[in-house]
Amino acid sequence: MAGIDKYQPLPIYYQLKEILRQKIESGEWQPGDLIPSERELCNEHGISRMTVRQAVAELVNEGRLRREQGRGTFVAQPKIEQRLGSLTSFTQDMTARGKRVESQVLRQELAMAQPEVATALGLGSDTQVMLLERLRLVDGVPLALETCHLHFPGCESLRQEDLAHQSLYAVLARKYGLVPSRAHQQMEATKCELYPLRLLGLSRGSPVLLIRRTSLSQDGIPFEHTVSIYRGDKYVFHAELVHE
Ligand code: 16G
Repeated sequence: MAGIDKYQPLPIYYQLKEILRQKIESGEWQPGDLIPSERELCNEHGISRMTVRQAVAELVNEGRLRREQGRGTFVAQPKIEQRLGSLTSFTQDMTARGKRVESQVLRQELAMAQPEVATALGLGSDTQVMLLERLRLVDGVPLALETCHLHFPGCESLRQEDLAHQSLYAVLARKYGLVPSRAHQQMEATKCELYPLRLLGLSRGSPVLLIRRTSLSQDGIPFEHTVSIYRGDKYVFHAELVHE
């Protein structure tokens, strides 16, 4: 798109958004670059401040731009592209990309299985499961909030493990010989309450993805049901499809 054309049927804010998006995609603007101020964009394109604000706000929401209080708006780092179809752990995914993983453990205790968990794990509703709630940080930035429910013989001893600095899947394999061999996963866009948004450093109304995973052991027994909230501005999911 060359410039803004006021006679086009496309809304002006949308035309500006496409112009800015192209600057990012073409590499003219690099991750970390400070973009021109609202005033500069108004002058350059001969449009109102409100229109500029709308275009920039949408790109911030999509994770293309990042606002810093008092400093301006910057080009964001590209999103993490996550393949669908391979059964890996958070730590495995991130360390393969050369990133540092740590977790803030919010809950690590035995708890009654809620109905969704009991159904997923094939348990009676009065069964206790090991509940592990972790905020997952990558290079110090919170990316996901995971609430994991585990049920297998000896799962209560997970209370003693340091799961802030260790991979859960690595501990399960090493200590219990438990390796997820298959999983069902569901993903949906959702509105999120304030508590998870705050933990993830997001503002009200930010897009998030809700992911549910039920993992089965080598014997085909479900042992993990995890509900995760992933930041919509940081992730893009990728699947290879074959014709049927
Ligand atoms: C992934 C899994 C989660 C699992 C966790 C273990 C999804 C949506 N979820 O985040 O079910 O509990 O890995 O991570 O992929 P860890 O081994 O790094 O602790």
